[in-house]
Amino acid sequence: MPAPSIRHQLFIDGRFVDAESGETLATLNPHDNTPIVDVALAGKADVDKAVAAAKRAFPKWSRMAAADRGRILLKLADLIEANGEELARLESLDTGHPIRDSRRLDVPRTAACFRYFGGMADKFQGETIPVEEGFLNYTLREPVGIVGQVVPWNFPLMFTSWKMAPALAAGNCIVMKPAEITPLSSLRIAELMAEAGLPPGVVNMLPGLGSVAGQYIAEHPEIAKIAFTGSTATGRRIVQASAGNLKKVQLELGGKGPNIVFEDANLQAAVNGSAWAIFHNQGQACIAGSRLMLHEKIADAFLEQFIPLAKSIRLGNPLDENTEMGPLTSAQHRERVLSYVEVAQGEGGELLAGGKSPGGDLAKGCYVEPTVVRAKSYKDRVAQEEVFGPFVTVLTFKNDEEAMQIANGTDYGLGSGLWTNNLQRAHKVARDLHAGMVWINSYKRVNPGSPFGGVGQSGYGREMGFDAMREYTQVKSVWVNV
Ligand code: TAP
Repeated sequence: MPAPSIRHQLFIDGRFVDAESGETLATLNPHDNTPIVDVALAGKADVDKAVAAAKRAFPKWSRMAAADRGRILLKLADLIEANGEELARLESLDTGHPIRDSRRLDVPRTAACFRYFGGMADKFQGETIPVEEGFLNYTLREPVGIVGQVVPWNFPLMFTSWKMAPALAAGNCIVMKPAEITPLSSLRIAELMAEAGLPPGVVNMLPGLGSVAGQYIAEHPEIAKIAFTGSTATGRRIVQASAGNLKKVQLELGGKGPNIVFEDANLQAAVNGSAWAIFHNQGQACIAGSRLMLHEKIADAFLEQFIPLAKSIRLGNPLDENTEMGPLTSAQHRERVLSYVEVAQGEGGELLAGGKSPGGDLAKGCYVEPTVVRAKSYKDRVAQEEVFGPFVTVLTFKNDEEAMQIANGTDYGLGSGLWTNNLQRAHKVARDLHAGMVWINSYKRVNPGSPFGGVGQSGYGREMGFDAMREYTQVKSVWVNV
């Protein structure tokens, strides 16, 4: 039986309610595929109800003093910290994140993001513009209106804050759909929002199927903007569906992050950083360093350290404090990740580590061993397609020119990293990488103040920082005849 505190209904207009259809779907524990709780599944009628509630809430919420909106977000951040252990356990149970990561990263980052945008609410402002004599011109930054937000299952807790915090700080109302397989932490956040004083209707949380609730949010004529995180294929569908009412669209899509190790890098730091880049969260990260690009002079020395490190990662129950890597989030996804081992071998690639599910106690869960493959060419599928698991593709290069050709040789452009002690090379490569984010002698750093997003097939728009506030507002120019 689920713990009584696990919320499993839709959150509409400040209340937990069943879906109109009465439909539910069991969310599973990926450690052993046992059901955690049956969760209500939103349909079109529920989306309509949520939009109506958001419409009712919008006039008051959008005109509330920005500092008061901010205060609610600050209180929410405090509540997230106060309930941090419960949230961490819920996230680990539902997604498979190791509890040490949920405690150390997901929960504090979620609180930090709400706190950052709580502080931002009354600091994001318009401008006065010098125009012709006899006129005063100024701009207002107005909220967009009702915003649809659709997020995937890899970081459900953190994504509630990345998506909702700037939208709320700017005065928008929200209809959010978490992924159907990981709705639990988002529902708990909705409950904490009510406790923090968020008025009913400002945030509505609708677990449901992407093809039903997600698609309808994208199509809905009264939703002014859609912010989406997920696969590039679904991103395209969102763009098409949102054309009807010309929604503003923000897309955070897939990636195939190049992580480049030059011959002059600090090898130990690069080995450790590269393991973090790909294996954190079981590799289920859009910014994962999934293409490990090694200068041919140091490739062997690097792999001599990297492969034993990959093999030493402790897999186990995510609720065990000693676990370093948990299960993937679903059995279906585990099969997809493992299918890429065959793809690699079919292309003449070499399996250097992992490539299978562990046996024993973990056989019932969605586990995959840390997997390292060496590809023949950067044009191979394993070097081009997002695997989204603990699966890294090794490529080698001869010189900087070839490194750039390989690094920029995919349609994606999200996270990227490089390891070198040459300052000039570092900045030159950072400039030339086709990517939304570059980490130098590091990988996968995020902060609520630093813009996050991609280029090319990785999407458009930015989360975090002032850029996120621009995404969630529109400019009105006011002319005064003086
Ligand atoms: P998707 O299948 O695209 O699902 C993402 C979300 O979209 C889920 O909530 C899904 O609902 C929903 N959805 C599915 N079909 C839809 C439709 N026709 N209309 C509207 N919504 C729909 O992605 P995924 O496989 O779960 O997530 C992994 C992907 O997300 C990877 O490609 C990863 O790179 C990307 N990602 C990107 C970023 C950034 S910031 N760029 C961050 C994290 C992840 P259901 O799951 O309920 O079907």
